[in-house]
Amino acid sequence: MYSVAEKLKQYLIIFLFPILIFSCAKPEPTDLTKVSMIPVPVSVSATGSTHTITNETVIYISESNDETKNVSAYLSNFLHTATGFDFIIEVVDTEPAAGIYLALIPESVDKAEGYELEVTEDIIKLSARQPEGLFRGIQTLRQLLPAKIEAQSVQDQQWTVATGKIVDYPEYEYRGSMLDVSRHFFSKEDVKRYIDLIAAYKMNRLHLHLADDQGWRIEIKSWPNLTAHGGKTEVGGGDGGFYTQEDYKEIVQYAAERYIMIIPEIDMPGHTNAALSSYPELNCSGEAPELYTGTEVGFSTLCTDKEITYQFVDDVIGELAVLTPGPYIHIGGDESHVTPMEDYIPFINRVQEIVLSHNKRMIGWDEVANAELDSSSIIQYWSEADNIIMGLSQGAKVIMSPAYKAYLDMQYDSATRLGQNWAAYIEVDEGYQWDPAELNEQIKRANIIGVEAPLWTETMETIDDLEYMMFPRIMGYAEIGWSPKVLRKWDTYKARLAAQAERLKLMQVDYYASKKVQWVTE
Ligand code: TNX
Repeated sequence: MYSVAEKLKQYLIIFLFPILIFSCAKPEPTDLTKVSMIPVPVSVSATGSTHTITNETVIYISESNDETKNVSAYLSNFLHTATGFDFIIEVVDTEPAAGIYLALIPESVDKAEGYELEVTEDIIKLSARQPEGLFRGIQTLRQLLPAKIEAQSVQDQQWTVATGKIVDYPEYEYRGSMLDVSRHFFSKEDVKRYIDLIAAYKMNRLHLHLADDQGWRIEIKSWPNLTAHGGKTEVGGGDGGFYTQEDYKEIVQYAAERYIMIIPEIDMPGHTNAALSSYPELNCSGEAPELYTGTEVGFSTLCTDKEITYQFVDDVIGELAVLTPGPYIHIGGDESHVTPMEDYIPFINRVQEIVLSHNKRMIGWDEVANAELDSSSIIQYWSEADNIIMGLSQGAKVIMSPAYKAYLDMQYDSATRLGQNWAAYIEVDEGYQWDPAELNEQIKRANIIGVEAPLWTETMETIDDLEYMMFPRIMGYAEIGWSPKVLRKWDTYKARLAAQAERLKLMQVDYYASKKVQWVTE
């Protein structure tokens, strides 16, 4: 005869043990709160189960218009590459019982770009008020899937997602990066890759630095020599290059499909050697300088008291405004060391009028706050807090790009082979651990529209060079812009970042493997 206790023991061994072993061996993550996401979402709750995307999964959309078609096609193309599945996209009137459902609904999160992602065993429901919310939510779904979803070829893998619910929206409206295509020229394809890389972390602005001493990179039909001559070289004497207006429209469109606004910058009155070399009449001397291929700054200026200069600015901004669906034109204004302040101020005032006359808002680097700013103008903090404070007193809003924290061309440490260090060395933790609203007590949260990480390219020639300086810091800047401050802690970020190693590798991102992070590699 067996005692009750012994019977129970036997029962445990026979029935429960295999269940335990089986569940321990189950590889997929089932706790949504444990999945590493960057930027960290506002709220995540788990229901402890798993959803699997299969070859049968249908992508449903709640209505059919250009934007839902674009977003669903983006998702289906993205998922297709690594899964090999051919997704059917179907429009439905009511919520389906299974599949992936992209729903534009007015009851969803009441915040621009906000979204709600609810995953059950049967359905992945992504809802938002606006299509950009759906697009941002798709970037989250990307990170919920196994890392192999980032592979460029079909993978043998169970495509599981942990169940639960995410409600998410951005802290700042402006979350971006700047790419300097003047010091070295980068092709249209490189710029598209840059757009894809920042889109993955929910950035929504790409500022293109289109003209500087070393090269003019955007075709201006009324002043053709700007590119014919001024686009011919770059730092180090390479071939340079430029975007035709058709190329540029293609970039703007590509970005728009990813809900990224392009902000064009023509730097002036300094940083203009390429223009001055292309048109002698823009120089006070009437003589054109040689093209410049070095890396000095602050030696060039448009002639601020010649009328032709304003004709030139009006023509350039006029053509650029037509190519720019967004509200902003960036006019630079930095480091005009050879423009006396008494000339600089009226110049910026007049250029601001020109920008406004083309129905755009002016953005300028912090020095423009010396001029009389329109209340619609925006100043970009890179160097002098005093300039920003001067601008705030005029009612301007600020984009935060403090060089010592947010410049992607600053070296990680003294061993970094690319970049500069005039503002700081910025290790991955230094780049992450700051708050835009706490850098200076006079620059408050309400004054700040967002954060931008600029990448100046004096020392960068290839897309791999760009990626090495961007990654992983760009992910941190994306999180500073998107995630609430209370959720931004280096210790937890570091672990989430470490978990991105395999994804970055599969995305073929040439990142800096900082020793501050214990990268999780297979
Ligand atoms: C300063 S930031 C500049 C750029 C340089 C950069 C290099 C700013 C508004 N001006 O012209 O490329 O430093 O780090």
